[in-house]
Amino acid sequence: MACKSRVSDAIATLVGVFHEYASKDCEEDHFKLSKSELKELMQKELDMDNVKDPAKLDELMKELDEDGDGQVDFLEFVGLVAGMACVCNDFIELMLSEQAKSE
Ligand SMILES: [Ca+2]
Repeated sequence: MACKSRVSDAIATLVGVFHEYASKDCEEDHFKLSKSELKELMQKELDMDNVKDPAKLDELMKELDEDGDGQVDFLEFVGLVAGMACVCNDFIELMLSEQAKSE
């Protein structure tokens, strides 16, 4: 699927990355992230090395796994991404408002 806009590109990337990692474990559901797949995705695609700590990884898994099936489906993953986008947006808005004050 060829995308011609930045937001479409971002969505295609998000879906593609999720499925690339979700299909890694042969024994697990290919449409959901297992704990090890989640760990690898967080480290390689979000530069979050704190998931090396098993307790932190367990905590994240518990937080994301809303239906309690032990895996992270796409909707649960998107909740994480949306939360991170909101934090990023808050930071940008803060920076812009600080910049406006100093002008
Ligand atoms: Ca789940």
